[in-house]
Amino acid sequence: MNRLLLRGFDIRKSYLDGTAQAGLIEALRPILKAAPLISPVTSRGQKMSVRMTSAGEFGWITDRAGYRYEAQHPKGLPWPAIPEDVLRIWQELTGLDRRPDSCLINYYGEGARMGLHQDKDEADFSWPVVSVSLGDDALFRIGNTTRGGKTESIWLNSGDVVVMGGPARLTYHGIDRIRFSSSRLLPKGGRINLTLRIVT
Ligand code: MD6
Ligand code: FE
Repeated sequence: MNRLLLRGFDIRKSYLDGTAQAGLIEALRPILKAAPLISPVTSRGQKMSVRMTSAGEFGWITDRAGYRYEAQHPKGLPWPAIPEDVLRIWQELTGLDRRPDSCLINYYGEGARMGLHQDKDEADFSWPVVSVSLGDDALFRIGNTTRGGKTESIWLNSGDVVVMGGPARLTYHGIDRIRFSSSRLLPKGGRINLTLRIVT
């Protein structure tokens, strides 16, 4: 494992070995079955290229009504529990007594990307956000705490974990593109990003 600090983002390269990565994919399988990926639209009606679902007490949703956390999948079922292996990563890296109450599951297929954004739908920005990369490589761009200005990018690979907290908690960030099929972790290719947050 090696550790890199980029604009306050604590990036743990190769934090998870191949066995741990495969274990997480197995743990996600029943979650994706119970709470299928959604193709979200923004409040402006733009379809997002990333597909999403969640685990935990709250799931992050966007539709014509805007961005928010909801206690249920749009199908009307509670979100599945966050897997223990995922909670362990949070605990190891943050050392916090409190557990995340939301695990957003983002799936990037070929051509998917995520524009620069802030994570700001949570009640208290003093809690960090932890993000886990699985599958294909992704170009992660980090900007500033206000829109615009110079940015820096880094490739995230399967098994990398990023902690965004402290002064970086409201820094703009996004995924420019993935290298589709660069990893063999997911049989059909693509990338999964897990984002752990304390929402309430
Ligand atoms: C992604 N990640 O890696 C998108 N948010 O696919 C995020 O939006 C993110 O990596 C908050 C903290 C870390 C992240
Ligand atoms: Fe984010």
